[in-house]
Amino acid sequence: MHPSWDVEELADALPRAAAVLRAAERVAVMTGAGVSAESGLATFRGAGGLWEGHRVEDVATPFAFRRDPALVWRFYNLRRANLREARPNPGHDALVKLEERLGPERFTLITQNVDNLHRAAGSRRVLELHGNLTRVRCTGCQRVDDRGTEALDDMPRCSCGALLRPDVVWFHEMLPDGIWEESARAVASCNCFLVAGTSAIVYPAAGLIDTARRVGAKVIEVNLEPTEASGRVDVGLYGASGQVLPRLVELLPHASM
Ligand code: BJW
Ligand code: ZN
Repeated sequence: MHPSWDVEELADALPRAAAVLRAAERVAVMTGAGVSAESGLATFRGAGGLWEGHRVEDVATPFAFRRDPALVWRFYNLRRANLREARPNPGHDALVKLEERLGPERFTLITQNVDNLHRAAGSRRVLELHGNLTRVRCTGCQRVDDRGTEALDDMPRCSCGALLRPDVVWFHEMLPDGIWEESARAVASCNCFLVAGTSAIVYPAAGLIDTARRVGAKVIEVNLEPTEASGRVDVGLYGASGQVLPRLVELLPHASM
């Protein structure tokens, strides 16, 4: 792509997106792995998306865990270790500002990420659709504990003796009780749905884009490149979220709208 064309496109699209946000009474935001890429965390798909030759679809399933729990735990322990160095980036910070400007009644942040970076940045209410990397859950007694980023064994066990698993949502599993319903409600009652850093191929999260469209909300996409969702969005902002989100939020009035 010709770089000047690229810049022009973003420069045209940014004020249009800001106008959509300004006009919205309620805003919902959904983030994906791309928002944490500039914090040094790998995304799932695309360049660098493989882990030791495994696709995420092959390690993030209950079948994979039953077949080879030590392999799956090595994958998660490595990612938990990477969290130690990871800090929120300007994209996370911009979403904190957006929440502050709109207030909790008018703003909902939904994330597919399991990395805690929105909270670390200062976002107050975060709906985690796919769980959390620092938590573990016992496969026996179901007790949930936050173990931070401490190094865990390849076969970590609960005090009850059963094997622990990461408290995340794998393929073929249901999303956490209540969180999905609350997210779907927020999207069904928003006027603007901002979707950032997701390939939009994993359901039911990606289906929230259709929910937004069904209720007549405008959809804004922020991504390095067009995605599965791009044909269904009103404004596409193509660039790094750590740069695009701060520029977008800067275009909004500072006082409460
Ligand atoms: C940047 C950037 C920068 C980079 N700036 N942008 C057929 C149709 C419909 C559904 C299905 C189907 N077949 C199967 C299903 C269901 C399945 C599914 O969706 N599969 C698809 C692969 C088709 N879904 C499920 O199974 C879900 N559960 C479910 O449906 O329950 C009902 C049910 C119950 C019982 C039986 C059957 C059904 C659960 C899905 C759970 C997903 N879990 C994971 C792992 C979480 C734990 C962990 O972290 O390990 O969630 S998979 C992985 O994908 C993770 C992510 O949250 C999720 C989405 O990925 P994301 O965030 O979009 O990342 P990427 O890497 O894909 O994209 C990054 C993007 O960022 C790219 O676009 C880049 O361009 C961009 N980017 N740098 C801006 N700097
Ligand atoms: Zn237990």
